[in-house]
Amino acid sequence: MKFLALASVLLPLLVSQANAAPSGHASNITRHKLVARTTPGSKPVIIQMFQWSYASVAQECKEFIGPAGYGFVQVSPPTEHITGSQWWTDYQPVSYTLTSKHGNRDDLKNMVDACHSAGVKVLVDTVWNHMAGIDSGSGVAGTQFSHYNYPGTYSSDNFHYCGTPGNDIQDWNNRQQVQTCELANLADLATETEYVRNRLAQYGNDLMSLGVDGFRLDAAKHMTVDDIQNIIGRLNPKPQYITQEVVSGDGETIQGSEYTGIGDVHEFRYTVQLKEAFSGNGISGLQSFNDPQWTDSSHANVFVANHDSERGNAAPSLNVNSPSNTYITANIFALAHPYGTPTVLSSYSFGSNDDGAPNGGAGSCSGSGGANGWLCQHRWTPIAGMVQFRNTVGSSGLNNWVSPQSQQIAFGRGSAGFVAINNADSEWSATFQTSLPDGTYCDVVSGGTSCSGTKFTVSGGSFTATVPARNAIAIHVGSKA
Ligand code: LM2
Ligand code: CA
Repeated sequence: MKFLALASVLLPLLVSQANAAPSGHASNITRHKLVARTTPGSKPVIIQMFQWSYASVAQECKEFIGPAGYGFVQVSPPTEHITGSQWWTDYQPVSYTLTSKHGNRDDLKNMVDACHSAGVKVLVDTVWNHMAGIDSGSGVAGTQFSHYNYPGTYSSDNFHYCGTPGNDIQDWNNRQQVQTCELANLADLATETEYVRNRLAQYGNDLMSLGVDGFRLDAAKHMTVDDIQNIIGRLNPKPQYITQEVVSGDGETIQGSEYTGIGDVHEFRYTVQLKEAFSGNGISGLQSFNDPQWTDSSHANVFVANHDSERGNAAPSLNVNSPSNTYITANIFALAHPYGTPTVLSSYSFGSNDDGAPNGGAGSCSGSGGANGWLCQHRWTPIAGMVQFRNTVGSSGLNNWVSPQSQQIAFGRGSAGFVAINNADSEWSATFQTSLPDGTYCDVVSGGTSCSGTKFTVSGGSFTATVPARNAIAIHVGSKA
């Protein structure tokens, strides 16, 4: 229930302060250059293979993810965790033995090798802030633990006891509480101490030794920038990419922009804004994202939904059940627009928020869709088509923006691509100005990467198209007929 309390604190912050006056403090942050980011433009799209077993990710890298042009897979946490059927047992580590419900050390290594062979880099979700939330139990690799004692890894002097009742975070505007008290009762590691920093770096280096390319840092907001930087500083080789979970609302004490010296930061305000825009507010305001409190484009990691938001946690978002095709049109937008580095979630159907993965965690897909309870968003025709669009347009700037009404937008990406998104309930017929070279192009929304959909002919810098209601069209120089 404490995590729910967290959500109930954050949701109002994110929503009600969306229009608050910017306080303009974000520019004075010292930026330390620790991590080389990926070059935007090569293959920037991350696919979050939520709860997929490592063996199934290995297979999918070869079969689809690599050929489709995704740059990265992000996989669920690899360490020993508490037992239980819920997906979130992953977020309660009990040792750094690389045995989890997703596979063992060999499975992880095989996945890294298989994905690399397919041209895909591997990001591992890692939990550095805390250990278990429950009082005691046994882990999936046999570790017997209690809340503040993990034999062979940590003992009671390696944790924070922040002094609030239950050591729980009570005041979400108090930086010290957020970073040293317990999030959802999860035993909070003393990340400012030598022993803990060294132990976490040892864990990070173990993953690096298997060839892992980077990390998602879970609960990054609950650790200080100094603590994370210190630990990253001990890694060799350095991760190529880091994305940090920092949930910030405008005006909140801890801002994602503080963490950009380490790497990228999840920008949940984008997630919220896409939901609001596509659910009724209108999409005409999505041309640029330059609120000074938001993470700047070159450090923002953005998504329509992640595993938390699709369950109503962390931030309100669209999800697979959102009406009027908005989950898809929003994903098309996120892959088309230059703001941030995009992550696409690939997840499964669930009845209850706690439901663990279907099929024992063995992910599977069929054609351009899911199988056995898995959704396989990464295979969906418009999403796979837009990954190719994103790779092709690279860092080309946004141009030729038009928005005849609040639910219709179209824009180019330099002379490399053009997209039109119609979130209205009736079709949109128009002649679009574009910088694309003359020629006939395949729409990657209806036809994906196979040119099986609609075609448009650009002549003299314009083309005529009918954008279906609640849908989109997208063409790029790599999709010429
Ligand atoms: C995250 N980022 O900061 C993850 O993205 C999010 O999925 C994690 O929560 C959270 N932080 C902690 O790592 C999930 C899940 C929670 C779950 C925790 C720990 O959303 O519901 O909390 O993992 O497994 C569960 C219970 C909660 C209980 C807690 C501790 O739902 O009621 O709190 O375990 O036993 C008393
Ligand atoms: Ca902490």
